[in-house]
Amino acid sequence: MEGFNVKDKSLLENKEFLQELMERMMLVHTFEERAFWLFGQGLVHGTMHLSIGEEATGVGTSAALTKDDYMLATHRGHGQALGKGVNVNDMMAEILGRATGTNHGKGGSMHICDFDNGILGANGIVGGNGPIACGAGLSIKMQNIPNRVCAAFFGDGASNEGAILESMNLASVWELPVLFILTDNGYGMSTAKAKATKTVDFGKRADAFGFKAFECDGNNVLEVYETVKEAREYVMNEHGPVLVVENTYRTSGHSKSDNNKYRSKEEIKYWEDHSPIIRFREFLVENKIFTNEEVDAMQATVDKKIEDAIEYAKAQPQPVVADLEADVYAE
Ligand SMILES: Cc1ncc(C[n+]2csc(CCOP(=O)(O)OP(=O)(O)O)c2C)c(N)n1
Ligand SMILES: [Mg+2]
Repeated sequence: MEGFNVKDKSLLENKEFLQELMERMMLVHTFEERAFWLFGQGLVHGTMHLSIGEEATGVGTSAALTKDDYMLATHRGHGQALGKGVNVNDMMAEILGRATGTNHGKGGSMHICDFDNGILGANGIVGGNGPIACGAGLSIKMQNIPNRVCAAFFGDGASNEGAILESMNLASVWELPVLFILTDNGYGMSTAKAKATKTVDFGKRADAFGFKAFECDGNNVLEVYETVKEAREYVMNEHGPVLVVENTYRTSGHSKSDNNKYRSKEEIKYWEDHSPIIRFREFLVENKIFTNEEVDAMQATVDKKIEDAIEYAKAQPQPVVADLEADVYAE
């Protein structure tokens, strides 16, 4: 099993923080397993994209951001939103389309929004986060807001979208405080990255636009955290954007249905065995920071939180037709 090369050794003394990282990754994983189960029961409208296998990216990234930093999530954004601190009951209510959900039941899985926690929204348009991140970055800059950045997630598939490439250029020209967070999970739907991209060394993209790239093992939550922290400091000091490449793997299917014909069972099994949660558990236990029993207790706490959230969400009211046009800004 790969080791954890932690730069800031004081992190290892901070048990509260390490527990928070573990419980949050478990929260993402369990939330998704149960949300998918609800989907199977016919209780969820629309579609759903799970990030099982990628838990360290959403959680590790947001652990390095402040509450006020902006974050833009993708269609695979449950872990990104939960990582940034959205209330789990409100998010479950949104998944079930209830009036008290984060988007009053009008958004669902792909549009979780929570301005109080800096979550400007998730986006079903692949690559759509780039231009929005430029807008958010420009607003921070024009208002001279100190110590705030905007982090925009996008995938390896989205990296070839014109909107992303144009946004990287614009953010660089205008020196905007934007972190472009590329979660490279190896595939865009059923297309392996090498079939869609000539050079899969994505960090090199930043060279073309004149800014710095950071890269990390996206299945190592502490490495993700330390890398994004360093990248964020760089943005604050250098006054311009950065690219952060997080190398990970999606063990869940692309969407609600996926017969996995584009990859082997062995490949999926390898990554299931090297999942961020399994690796972090081994790290914590091997280094005698927590016992296996203590980690099991964390999972039990999370299980209860999720079951409570389901019960809460199911008891929430459905939206009413009279509110159809509320919160709709375009005419
Ligand atoms: C502009 C646009 N084109 C195509 C789609 C259909 N689509 C949804 S997810 C997806 C794959 C995106 O791959 P990637 O960016 O790697 O993200 P991942 O799904 O791997 O997290 C595609 C093509 C879309 N939603 N938006
Ligand atoms: Mg991908």
